[in-house]
Amino acid sequence: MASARIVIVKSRLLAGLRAALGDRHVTTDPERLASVEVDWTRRFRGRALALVRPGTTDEVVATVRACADARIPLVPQGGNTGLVGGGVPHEAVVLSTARLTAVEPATVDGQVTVGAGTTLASVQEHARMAGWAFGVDFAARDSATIGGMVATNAGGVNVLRYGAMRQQVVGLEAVLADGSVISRTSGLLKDNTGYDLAGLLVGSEGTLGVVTRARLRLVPPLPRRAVALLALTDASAAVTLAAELRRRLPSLLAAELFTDAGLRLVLDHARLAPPFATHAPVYLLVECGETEQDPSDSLAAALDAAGFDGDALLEADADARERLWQYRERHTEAINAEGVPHKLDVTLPLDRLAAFLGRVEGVVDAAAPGTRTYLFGHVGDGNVHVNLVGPSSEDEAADDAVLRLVLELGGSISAEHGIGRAKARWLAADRGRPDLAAMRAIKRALDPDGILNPGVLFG
Ligand code: 2HG
Ligand code: ZN
Repeated sequence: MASARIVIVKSRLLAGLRAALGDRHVTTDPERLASVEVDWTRRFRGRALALVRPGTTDEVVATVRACADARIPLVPQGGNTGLVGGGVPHEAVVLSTARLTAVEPATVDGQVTVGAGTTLASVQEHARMAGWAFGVDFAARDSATIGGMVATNAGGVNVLRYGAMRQQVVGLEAVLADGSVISRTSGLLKDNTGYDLAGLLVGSEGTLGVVTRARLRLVPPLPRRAVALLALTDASAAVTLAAELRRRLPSLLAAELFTDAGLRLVLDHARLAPPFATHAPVYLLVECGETEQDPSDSLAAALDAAGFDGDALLEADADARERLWQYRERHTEAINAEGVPHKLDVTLPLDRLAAFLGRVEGVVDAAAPGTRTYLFGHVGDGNVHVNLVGPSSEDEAADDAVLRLVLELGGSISAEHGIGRAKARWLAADRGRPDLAAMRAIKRALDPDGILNPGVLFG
């Protein structure tokens, strides 16, 4: 009886969705569903009941209402580049933002309003064409979308200069679980009118509303660039040098770390030539940007003043800079080619980061001997991506050991990827009971039937 009722509910839901969005934009074809049922790492898999592609905010409203009426969960999905299983459906309808790509021209005060499905690369290009730049950048720029970046409060390589996604959002439009639309996209920089609803949605991982449009701040372009790749004897030296450069170089845009294990994987996978004649244990990649003047001299002078005297490559030419960035940016794909990774995206207070980097491999090895550990990330802001290859997708012994160490050292279990399903079990240990109770109360108030992305954040 129960299953017969479910079949009726689902077919009514599909009929309602087709009526609202048109047949072309509602699919249950298993081949089309396959790509939205698994995340980019292949670690998280689920099952979608349907894939819908609304083209307007009104169609998102209709989708949310239809799912709410049928009590069927809804999972928003952008570029499906998330790394914590936050966009993987479990017997849910997947709402793709692929058609929500309208862009309003940049305003004189340097803001742009874009649909949730606009890719990061496309926002960067719109900003460039308007004589501005966008303050967030990372390797998945061609696929990652603004809606997903807002929902996860994405970070990337320029956080030390411009902050994460939260700092770029001037206003949002979003559809709540009851189908109402909250919208504040007039772009006022000063606007103290009660609760910051946009702020609440940033980092909410699709659990409070479906982001449909975002008004983003742009930053002045810094076309003159210099990138240095530096070989270092250990992680502690890299952390110290990155901190020194932050203090000495107002033009610093990025300070990224990787180790020799990751570099060797990248060289192999991407068929790149090694940067130096001899390998070093740790590498630091830094980028500076200026409006008029080539920042190479000030970068070289800051390295001297900081006492750095190891192997270094310093490039100002665009192609050569790009070649240096490849050593860092191609880590994620090289690791994915090695196996299905466990990804632990963590932040440490800067004064504990070196201790963490010194201890983490030992902790992993004790918990899951034979695991290959790759450490890289945004050392300038304390964010390390601990990638583990070896343990099966379900075996979380090493993950737990790493997250325990993070909390022992006063860090956060999620820096920029979110909690998703991967770390839901750990949220209480990080945030504590009062925080979690407040978060649950907000969730209950805005989505009492648990329609939006259930299982994410709270488990
Ligand atoms: C990066 O910094 C991304 O490249 C991905 O945040 C990190 O693959 C990862 O673990
Ligand atoms: Zn990152």
